[in-house]
Amino acid sequence: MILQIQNLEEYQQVYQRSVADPEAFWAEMADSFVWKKKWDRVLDWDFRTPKVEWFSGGQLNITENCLDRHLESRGDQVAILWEPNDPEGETVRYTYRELHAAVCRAANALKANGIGKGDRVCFYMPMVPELAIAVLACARIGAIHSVVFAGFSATALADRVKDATCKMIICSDYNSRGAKNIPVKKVVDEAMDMGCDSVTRVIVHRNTGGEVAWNDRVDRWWHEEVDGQSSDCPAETMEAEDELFILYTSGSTGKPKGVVHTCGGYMVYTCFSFKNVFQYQDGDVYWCTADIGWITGHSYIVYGPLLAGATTLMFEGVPTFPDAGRFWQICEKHQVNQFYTAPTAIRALMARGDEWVEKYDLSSLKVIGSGGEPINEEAWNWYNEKVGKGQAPIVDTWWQTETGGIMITPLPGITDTKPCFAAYPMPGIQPVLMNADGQEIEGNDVEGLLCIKFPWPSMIRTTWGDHDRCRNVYFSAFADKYFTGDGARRDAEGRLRIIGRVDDVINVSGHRMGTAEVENAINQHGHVVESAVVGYPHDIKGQGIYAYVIADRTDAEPLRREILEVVTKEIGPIAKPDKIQIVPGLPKTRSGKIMRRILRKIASGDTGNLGDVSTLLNPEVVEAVKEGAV
Ligand code: 7RM
Repeated sequence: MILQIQNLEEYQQVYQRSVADPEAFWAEMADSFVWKKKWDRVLDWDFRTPKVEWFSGGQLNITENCLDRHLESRGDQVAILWEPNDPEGETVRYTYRELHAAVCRAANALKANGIGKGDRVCFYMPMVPELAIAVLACARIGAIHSVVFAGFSATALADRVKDATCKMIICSDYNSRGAKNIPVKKVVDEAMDMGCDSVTRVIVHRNTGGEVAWNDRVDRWWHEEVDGQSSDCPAETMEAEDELFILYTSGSTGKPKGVVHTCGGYMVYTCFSFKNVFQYQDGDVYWCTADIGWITGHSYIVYGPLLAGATTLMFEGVPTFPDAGRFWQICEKHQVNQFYTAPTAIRALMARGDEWVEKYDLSSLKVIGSGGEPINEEAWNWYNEKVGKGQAPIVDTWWQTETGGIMITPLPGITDTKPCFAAYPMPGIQPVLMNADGQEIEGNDVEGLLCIKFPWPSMIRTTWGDHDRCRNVYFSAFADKYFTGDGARRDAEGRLRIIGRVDDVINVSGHRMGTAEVENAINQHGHVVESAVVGYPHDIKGQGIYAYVIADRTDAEPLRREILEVVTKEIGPIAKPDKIQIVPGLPKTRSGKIMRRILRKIASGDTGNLGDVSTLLNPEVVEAVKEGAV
């Protein structure tokens, strides 16, 4: 089994070793997996290209390591524990043996439908076990999965399907979420009508059993394709650097980019980080509340836990259905030992009052995690006292879609914790703070731009179809460094605190959103002339979306409603602005650039000191924008 750090001294020692000789360290970590052929070289890299290759020459299949490897030692242990949206519904359990068989059947069905190594398969599905099964089935046969969060619109789905020229879409009929039954297949049908010509098959999993429209040429039922298949499917031989998956994420430009992760390094790092960050022990029940549509679900619901032979709980529903006690009811019911969620959920549940969490026995919890966005001190304290009872340490985990795994975090019971601090780098991770002139800021009690100066196994390899973009976005701001887009502080004792994005990316309820992306959507409205979107502090969501809109119509109310509709259609409900202000103009520099700094201040209600506006092209609009703030 992979190294599990036991105490502070060992962490310090392992960290030193991992930095002094990264290749030796990661070779040792990689040695605990099943390889069909051992690697020739541990690492080749050049951040200028960028080129990053881990374990090249090595051959493996990640599903052999997630499934086959465990059959003898833990075949009858529960691998996936699925809790339905309806609390009265039945819990579903897949043992490692059953999961292995289910993945093989699905893999054979994919093959029978023309999918092979290197083909892209898009997923648009709710949190049902079949999602995890089919994702693993792709990996089994070497197909590349591209999971799209089922809250995205048909337009957003079609964009992603087309960008990766996916051959297949796997979806559900409907999604039961809270009190709602949301049509899923219907959205796929709409996306298909938007020119997804590469798609030759749509596999539909019958979930709630509602009516769906059917296209005989492409549509097939999951059960008809999968149920009769053999439960034996040899695992395709993959090169360590073959693509495992694409996951789209938002950046500062309008178009989301397809972050590419590869088989070998991703396997080693997600397993290593899972075992250490959550200190998972045999027999524990681990629960991450994320959706598999995001990187957190990929790395810490599916791959990390299964690689480590864990029991991973998967929840279909939402934190507030049927009431605000649902998370804690599930923790009690399944005696959850490690619980991992997002600050947004913590804040939303905190706002509903302590009685919900006090109703349940949470004494099984050993580690509680937070991640995806900055956690404020009040939420950290509440989580610590009410959920962790001052006993279960909080791991505030900083990482990104691009990093593949958790990068900066306390290790529970091993390193200290401090509210709002992700604190310490994982072994093998070398964070640095940079100033705008490209110099490293050394010493403690300093603030700067967060970069990583050495490769780690699960880092981004490219952005799908556009390697230049990968270089420009991540590797050109600072020579020989990966730039995260985040600012960070190092305190007097050397702990890191992530402050947040320094680019035009906002974090709304833990969802990453490009302001340009939302602007593009708003601009699709025929009566919008121009728009500017900024984030502002929001009590529950962390950041809210504030849109300034210039329109050629004056009926503000209907216009607002229509803009919300357009954004929902272009991106999805998660991108709907919380506030829309119709403005006569936008403050611009003489070169025509929107002064976002001023707009951010007005949006956050901080209008006292807007700084010098006299050099603007149109200083007079500032007053008008200030007065009309919503
Ligand atoms: C895992 C995930 C990444 C961005 C990242 C940060 C922010 C994530 C934390 C955090 C403060 C944290 N991937 N972020 N974790 N900020 N503290 N513990 O969320 O690609 O969707 O987002 O999220 O700004 O750059 S992501």
